[in-house]
Amino acid sequence: MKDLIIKELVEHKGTFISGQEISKKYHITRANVWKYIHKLKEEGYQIDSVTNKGYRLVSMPDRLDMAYLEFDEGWRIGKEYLFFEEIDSTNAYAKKIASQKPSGTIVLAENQTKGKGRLGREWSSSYGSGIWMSMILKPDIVPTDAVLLTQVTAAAVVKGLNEVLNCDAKIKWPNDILLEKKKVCGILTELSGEIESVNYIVVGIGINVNQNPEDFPQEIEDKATSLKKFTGVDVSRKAIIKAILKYMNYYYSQFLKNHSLEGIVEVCREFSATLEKEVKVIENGNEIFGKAVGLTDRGALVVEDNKGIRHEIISGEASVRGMYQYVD
Ligand code: BTX
Repeated sequence: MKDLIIKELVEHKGTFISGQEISKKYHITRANVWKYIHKLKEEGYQIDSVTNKGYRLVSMPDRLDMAYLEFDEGWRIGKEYLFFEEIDSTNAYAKKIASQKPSGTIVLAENQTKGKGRLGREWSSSYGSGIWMSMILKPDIVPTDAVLLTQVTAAAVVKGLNEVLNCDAKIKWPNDILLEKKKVCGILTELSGEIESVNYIVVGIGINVNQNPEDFPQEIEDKATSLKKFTGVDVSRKAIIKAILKYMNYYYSQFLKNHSLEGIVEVCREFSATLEKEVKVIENGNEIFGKAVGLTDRGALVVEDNKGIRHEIISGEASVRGMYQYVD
């Protein structure tokens, strides 16, 4: 019932809805409506109550359980929304349920006890301070195109962050988003498929939002940053999710229509932290030192090594001189 009342308040955002209307619609007494409103206020919802007018929602707490109420109805991604207070990993859970859920389902958690990075690495995901989110996608593409979705997502994340915070976030190829040269977000794309076809792809996005520098584990404190570190004040996670999903829905539709990164790779180039920089890339265990001279239309990084030989790297690890991790 509480959720239904929140929904009513959100639908009447900016205007009043009377207690009588709610009581009639949901067959509960007006006293009960009042009790629910009182409870919501205790949970951090700001609600105006005015005699003869009713209730008007002023603001909601930055909890993620009801974030979907602010999504656009037409969005493919975000149509179904699963929320957990705590989970091992939203990516692991999304993979478990992917075959029974429609494409576009989102899994979100306040806390991850076993957040995953790439290649078995850990992703630090403390309670309530970040966005730990996975998207289940079922595009009709060949498995080798799945890597392109990391670029689609990276483009959506930088555009979303820069729109809300005007913060000059950049993409460190292929799957990190940096703010002031430190890692604020990581993207993990996982695939289940046959040789020719994709069953599903799970794209996980981890964003540090309201951590203070001392909240990060010691091993990452010099390379991780948060949106709050940049703004100096708490940032609304809901606003960030909404902006990223707006761009994600747009770019994903483009990607399905064109079966390519047309209109997206340009964003990856414009906001690249890697291009024109000295880099060290590890591909299939081999280290390549050189300059990042381009990003192909398929999102591969072109590195010109010290002998002038060009390498096209489809997926791998890249570190950029002058940014964290590049210690050589
Ligand atoms: P990655 O392998 O590129 O980055 C992992 C590395 O980043 C770690 O080894 C560590 O050095 C550093 N690191 C760990 N936690 C953080 C953090 N919070 N901020 C900055 N740096 C950190 C990147 O992998 C992909 C991460 C995806 C995370 C999302 S969260 C939702 C979804 N569920 C899940 O389990 N993973 C994804």
